[in-house]
Amino acid sequence: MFAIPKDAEAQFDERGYFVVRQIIDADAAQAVRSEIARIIAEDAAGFQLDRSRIDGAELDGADAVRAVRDGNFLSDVLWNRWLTSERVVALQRRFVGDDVRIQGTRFFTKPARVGEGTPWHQDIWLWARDPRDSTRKYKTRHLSCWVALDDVDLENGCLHMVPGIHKGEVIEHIQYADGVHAEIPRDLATEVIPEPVPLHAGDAVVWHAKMWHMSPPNPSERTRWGGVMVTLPAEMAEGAGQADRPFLIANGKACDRPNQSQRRSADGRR
Ligand SMILES: O=C(O)CCC(=O)C(=O)O
Repeated sequence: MFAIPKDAEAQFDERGYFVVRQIIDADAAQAVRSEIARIIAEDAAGFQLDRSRIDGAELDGADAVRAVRDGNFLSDVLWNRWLTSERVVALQRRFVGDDVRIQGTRFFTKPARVGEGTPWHQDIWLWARDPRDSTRKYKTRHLSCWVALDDVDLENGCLHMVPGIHKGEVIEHIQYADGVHAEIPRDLATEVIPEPVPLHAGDAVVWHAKMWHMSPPNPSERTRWGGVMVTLPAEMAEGAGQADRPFLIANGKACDRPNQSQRRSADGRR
């Protein structure tokens, strides 16, 4: 049953994240899943398939793909069935406003048995690494909304958050030799008490740009597919240096998928 918690704003302020049940229905989840599978199978033009691994395993085909990035909004299915679906728009209007731009999406296809983890990080650091970067203060208003396409739990590598830690500082991340990307120093990460976020397919978790989060590997026999969309209030776009990002919602209404001339060139992590 679709539900944005009544106290979602309080949870977001106090804990830095909250869960939304059934933000997309089973039919939409299946459509998005098939579309991601098609993009991977065809290595579709304009999408970035991330095949980085840290364990040196040689994998072929879909299992080799860690994530699919869509910075150019090239898919009607992803745009219509996920990004501008009715409940997602309701969430975005409540949390971001009536004029919302989208930074990008990244889809994590953590395959059964071989799916690697994601190290502890704060998204804000990945988007604005230098403390002197004037865009950082605007990007702390960006919202990450991650939708599960499988049931995700401790067995198949669900996301973990640290309630309340978003109220603290942006931490200088480190690129370890065996790290898939820069991460919060490991000695700091061992001191926190993480909260796993199990979800059913179609549920979403929404978090603050300064939230510490990670996900462990997937040793199970089940896949763990899920994808994040990152949005920003339109009034922040100039300060964030992202006035080229397309509108997802304008005047409270979902927008059509941007055409070629409106698309930005792909850059950044998402
Ligand atoms: O899906 C995952 O395991 C990682 C997601 C994540 O860290 C992110 O979207 O920032």
